[in-house]
Amino acid sequence: MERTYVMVKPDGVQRGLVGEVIGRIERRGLKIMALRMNTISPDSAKKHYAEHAQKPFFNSLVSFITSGPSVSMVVEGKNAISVMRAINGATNPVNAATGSIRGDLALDTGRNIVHASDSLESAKREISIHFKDAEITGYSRVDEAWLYE
Ligand code: IDP
Ligand code: MG
Repeated sequence: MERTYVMVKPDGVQRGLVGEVIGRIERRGLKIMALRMNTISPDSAKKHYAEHAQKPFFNSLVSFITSGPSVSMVVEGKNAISVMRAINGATNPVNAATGSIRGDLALDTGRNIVHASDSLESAKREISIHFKDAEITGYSRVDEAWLYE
């Protein structure tokens, strides 16, 4: 089982899409292991997006992501990292497949509703930025016997 870090960004919260995003994650069979709404600190935002520190959009990205409440999750399941990236769709919503969150619900790269870690290494790093170990639950879902062979 893999774990990944998922965020409903401030635009998703403001547009009332928290339930829509969580519903898609749950219906796919992925399991929510931790969940919190908060306004991310500038320090955490800069750490989270450290790989983009030299990009021209870095400052606006950090100010956007810290501009209001967002929803952070740890999501677990078989191939959770790649499955979650596919649920979100391509970074630029213009290129995101219909059926994905960005392909169905967004128009602009800078307002693309969701984040999900892009690798095992990123997932570990991002989960540790946003959650303490004690905040991450461990439980079985009753449908697991029917989700997995
Ligand atoms: P990802 O969210 O699909 O992993 P990344 O390339 O890691 O995409 O970029 C992180 C976030 O930065 C994107 O989700 C988007 O919100 C923002 N971003 C990426 N590229 C641009 C850009 O060219 N202009 C404005 N914002 C961008
Ligand atoms: Mg990324």
